[in-house]
Amino acid sequence: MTRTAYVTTPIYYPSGKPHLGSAYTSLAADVYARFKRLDGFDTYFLTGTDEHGLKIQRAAEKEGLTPQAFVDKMAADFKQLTPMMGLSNDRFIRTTDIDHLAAATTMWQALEKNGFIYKAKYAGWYSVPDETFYTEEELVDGKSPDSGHPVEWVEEESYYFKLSAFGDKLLAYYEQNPDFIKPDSRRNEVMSFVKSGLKDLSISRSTFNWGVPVPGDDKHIMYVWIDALTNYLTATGWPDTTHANWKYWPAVHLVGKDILRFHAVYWPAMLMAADVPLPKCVFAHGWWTVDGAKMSKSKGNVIDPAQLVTEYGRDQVRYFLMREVPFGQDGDFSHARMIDRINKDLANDLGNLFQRVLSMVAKNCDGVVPEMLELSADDRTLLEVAKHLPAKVRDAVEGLAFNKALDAIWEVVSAGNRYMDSQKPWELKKTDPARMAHCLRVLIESFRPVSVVLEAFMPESAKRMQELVGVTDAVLELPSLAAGTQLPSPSGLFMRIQTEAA
Ligand code: ME8
Repeated sequence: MTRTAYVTTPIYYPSGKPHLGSAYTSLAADVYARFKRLDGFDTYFLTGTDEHGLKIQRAAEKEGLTPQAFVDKMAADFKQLTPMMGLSNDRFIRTTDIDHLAAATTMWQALEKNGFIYKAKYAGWYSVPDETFYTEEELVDGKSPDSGHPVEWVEEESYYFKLSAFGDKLLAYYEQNPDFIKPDSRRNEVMSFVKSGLKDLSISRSTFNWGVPVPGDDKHIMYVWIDALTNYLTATGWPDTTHANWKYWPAVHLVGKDILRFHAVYWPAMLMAADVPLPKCVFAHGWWTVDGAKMSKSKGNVIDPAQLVTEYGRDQVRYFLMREVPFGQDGDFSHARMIDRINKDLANDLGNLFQRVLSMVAKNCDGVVPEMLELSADDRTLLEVAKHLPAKVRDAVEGLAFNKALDAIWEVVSAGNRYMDSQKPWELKKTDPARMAHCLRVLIESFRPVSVVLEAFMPESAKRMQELVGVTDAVLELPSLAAGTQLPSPSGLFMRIQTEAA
């Protein structure tokens, strides 16, 4: 049976332009999806936009557009993330898509049928930018505890979801499935939140109308998060379990730390209430600051991913974002760090090594793969680290530790550089040409798995690397390369970025 994998990003509010944060989660999901495909999994990767709610309705009003015209215009920018970041998503879902409206309605009906929805009066605080209800005690200085945005008093008749019925069940689930919420520090936070007691959740609004109508009560629309979370099921064809995509469920959800509660508490409770199996895992990543400061429009320090890609190159940006900061921790963006990584890791360590070895093969071995002679201890050391690379990367990606996967790749690159320095093939050229050819062959062997696993991180550069070292079919278990195979003439892989200081 084919193994399946399903990975999702949050669906983004198209009230503004995509920023580094949106590009970041999408990129991480892409790396995961691409690696799973390399590893033989039938993989589905979902991203999209969250188009309902008061925040969108108000943003549309500001521009004098209907909400639908506004989201049609804005969603286009988020769709652009796919070519811009080189994403391999299988679908870009919009919560205004017809099949999604149907799935959200079905979700509501399932909760209602199972007795988890009731009507009452809601009175409390609401933050529109966060699309979140807060109690008086939760506010910090009278503002949203999550974002510091002002809150509004809301008093209206509302449908409620009996979230309070799920506290014990959720805690038991977290206990039995220690990998359900990652990283562990976040899991602890969620557990103490649930332990402190869950209140029922207001899940409809009646004072504006940009949302999915509540079935059977047109005066109400669904609370945007109920509608939004259901997108992950819409794409699987749910509730049609004979749908071709149903095999992908359950998903791995990648989310920012600010929206973990929705994904690790409300969403699994909804799924329990609707009798749907729970996601495989919810992983919360950290936030990027810029030169130590929070990114904000008012500070004018918002990083535009499109601009980064234009300035540094798509694969370079992908590499930096995945290498610089452990996924799950907060990180700081700076152009200086980016340039440093491109010049040191990519141009020097990786690109130069490939270039030096492959130009020696072109010049001294007629551009064909040399014979392998008897292995020395040094040869074996390099070949061993290279051999274990796919398994190491698999473990790291499975744990969503993308920086560790890259560390493992760079261990091979560093071992290759050390081997080059100790064997000095340019000297062997005069003293022992057969040994020189052998050393180049050992280096090529070490490059091959590197070129394959890097495909998940830097798809275009990895493809070029694969061509250079005769990988015709990128699989984790590479067949050995026949001596005498013609290799293409080498070309540079990564340009150095010139800085004023340099
Ligand atoms: O929350 N660094 O959408 P959204 C890293 N529609 N990540 C960041 C970031 C930063 N500086 N700023 C924002 C929503 N993010 C809902 C999701 S899912 C069913 C509905 C991340 O557009 C943030 O953590 O406000 C979140 O994961 C994502 O951007 C989308 O935020």
